[in-house]
Amino acid sequence: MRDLLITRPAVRDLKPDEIAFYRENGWVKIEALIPPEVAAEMLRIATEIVRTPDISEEGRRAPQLDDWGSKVVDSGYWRDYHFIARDDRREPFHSLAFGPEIGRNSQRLIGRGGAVRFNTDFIAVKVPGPSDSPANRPTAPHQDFVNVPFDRVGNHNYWIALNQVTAEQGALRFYSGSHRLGPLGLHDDDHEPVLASYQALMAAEGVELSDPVTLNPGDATVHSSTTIHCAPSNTTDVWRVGYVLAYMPADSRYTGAPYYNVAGTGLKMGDTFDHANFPIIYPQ
Ligand SMILES: O=C(O)CCC(=O)C(=O)O
Ligand SMILES: [Fe+2]
Repeated sequence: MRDLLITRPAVRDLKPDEIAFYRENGWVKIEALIPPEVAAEMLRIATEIVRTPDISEEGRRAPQLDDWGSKVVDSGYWRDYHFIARDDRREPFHSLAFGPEIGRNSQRLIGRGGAVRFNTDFIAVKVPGPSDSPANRPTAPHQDFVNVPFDRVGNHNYWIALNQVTAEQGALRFYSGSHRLGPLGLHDDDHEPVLASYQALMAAEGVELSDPVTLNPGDATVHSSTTIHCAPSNTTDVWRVGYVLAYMPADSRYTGAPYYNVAGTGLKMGDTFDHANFPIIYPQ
C-alpha cells in the first residue's frame, strides 16, 4: 500500500487558533500548509516555466485585460505566470487549488458557512536584480479588494512559499488590523499619499505593520483582500518563489468593473460568478 501514488497533495486543516489569528489581524502564517516535498516538486516545475520572461518590456507590464495566463510576464512587482492549475491543470498544483481540503479551510476563514469559489492562481517570483527592474520592484502597500470586482468581503489569498523566503528575498509584511478599516482607495499613482493620509486613523485603530513573514518551503500566509500588505525587493541572489491561490464566497456578485479574469466570460454586473473560470470548490 505504501507504494500507491498519492495524487492529491495533503493540505492540512487550519487550527482554531490560526483561524482566530486571521479574524483578529486580517492575515495569518500557516506553517507546513503543504508538505515540503510537495513544495519542492512545485518549485521544480515552476522554476522551469518562469526561467525567462515572455513579456518584459515596459509597455506590456500589465497585459491586455484578457491576456493573462500561458505567458511569463515581468509585471513590475514580480515575474508572473497565471493559471498553472486552472488552465494547464498541472499537478500537484491542480489538486491543491481545487481540492476540498483548501476549500474547507477557506470556508472557515470566510466564517459564514457558505460555499467557496475559486478566483485565480499564479506564480509570483521576485527575480534578483535592481529594485527598479521589472520583476523585482517593491510590492507597494495595497489592499487586493480595490482591484477585484467582487461586491462583498471574504475573498482572500493564500501565498505559499515554494522555496525558502527570507526577509531579504522579499517576504510579505501585513498591516495587522487594517482589514477593519474598509477600502482605502485604488492602487494608483496617488495611492501612497492616500494611504499616508490614513496614518492617524490607523494608529487610533491599533493597526501595526508586521515583521517580514519568513517562510520555509510549504509554509504559507493567508491574507484578507481588505488587509494592506507589501513586500520589499529581493536583495539576494536567490529567487523568491511564491504560489498564490485566491478564493471568494460563492455568493459574491460581479460589480461590473473590468478584471482580467472576467474578460470574455459574458458575466454581467450583478451576476454571481457562475462560469468555468470560477468553479465552486467546496462543498462540491
Ligand atoms: O508576492 C508579492 O510580493 C505580493 C503578493 C500579493 O500582493 C498578493 O498575493 O495579494
Ligand atoms: Fe496583493
